[in-house]
Amino acid sequence: MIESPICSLCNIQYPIFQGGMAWIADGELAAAVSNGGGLGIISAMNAGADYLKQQIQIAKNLTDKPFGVNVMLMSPHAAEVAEIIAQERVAVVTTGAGNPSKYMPAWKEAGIVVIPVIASVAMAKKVQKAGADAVIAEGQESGGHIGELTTMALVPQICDAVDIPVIAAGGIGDGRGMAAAFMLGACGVQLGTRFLVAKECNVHQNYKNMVLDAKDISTVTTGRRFGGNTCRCIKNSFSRNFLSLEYAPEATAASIAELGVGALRKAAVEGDTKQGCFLAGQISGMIHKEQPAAEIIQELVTQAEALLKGADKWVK
Ligand code: TUI
Repeated sequence: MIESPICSLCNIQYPIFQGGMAWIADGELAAAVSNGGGLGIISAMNAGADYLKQQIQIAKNLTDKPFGVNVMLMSPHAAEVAEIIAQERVAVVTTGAGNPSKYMPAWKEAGIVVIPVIASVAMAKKVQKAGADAVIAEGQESGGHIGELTTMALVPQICDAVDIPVIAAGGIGDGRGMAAAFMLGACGVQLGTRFLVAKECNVHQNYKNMVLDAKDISTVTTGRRFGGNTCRCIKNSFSRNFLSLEYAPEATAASIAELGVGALRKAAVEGDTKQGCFLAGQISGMIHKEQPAAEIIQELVTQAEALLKGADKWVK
């Protein structure tokens, strides 16, 4: 039985979070993951207060277990969404793509567990100082907006730098990754891509198929040249076009800034395999079937437990 401080902190059975994927992680997916014993997370993405309120209600109707909300800090609606989270007294808030410190006093005041996603030691220290209850250390194997370090290099450095619990994310697709994360010092894991193919995930079937058909080298990163907005996505005509414009000699940060606008919606809602941007992690090549969220969680836990129990086979 895998148990860690994350279970008591978040009042969940297993220390497994579902990533708050923009345009993908809705109230229905979050409830399914929470009902399976993990922590489901609704993405507030780029939407306003009404969308979030509606998804929170959907999740509350489907589960009596705790669930979380992810705030994408680059969203123009981040401030109003932050307020809704406090009002609704959501159990857990995770944040991404920025420094959440200014919202943290209000969340702590409302009794919410605050767990920022970070990709560097400096940001981990900042959020710990601002009162974070734990951090999610996300390596660049993840899908979507990513930092510079791999999970293997990032997680132990974050564990050394802070005193609060660390959850590992990026490149974790099964119980092997989960066991490895614990060996690196993490006491929980977050998975996005694996839950994207959950039966209860409402993303367009073409998106699931892009992940199911992916192989090891099917993802690329866009936005690296000018820094600040690197994204990992599946190779297709959108990403090829983006990269050719990004690396054209005449390109500037401003000229490519608007290239991705609307492309995530095109992928997740319309299933547009040509013009859509299919954010997904490097473990896409390991995923071969759609499964109920609860089954994904059971597989992870069973495999990780067996590996961790058997780890002494390496020690004579
Ligand atoms: O946030 C993510 N992944 C995401 S957000 C997203 S939606 C989006 N849409 C359009 C453009 C950009 C994003 C898709 N995927 N993961 C968590 C994460 N946070 N990864 C890295 C970070 C991060 C980066 C910088 C956290 C803090 C940070 O601080 C920078 C600073 O100094 O303020």
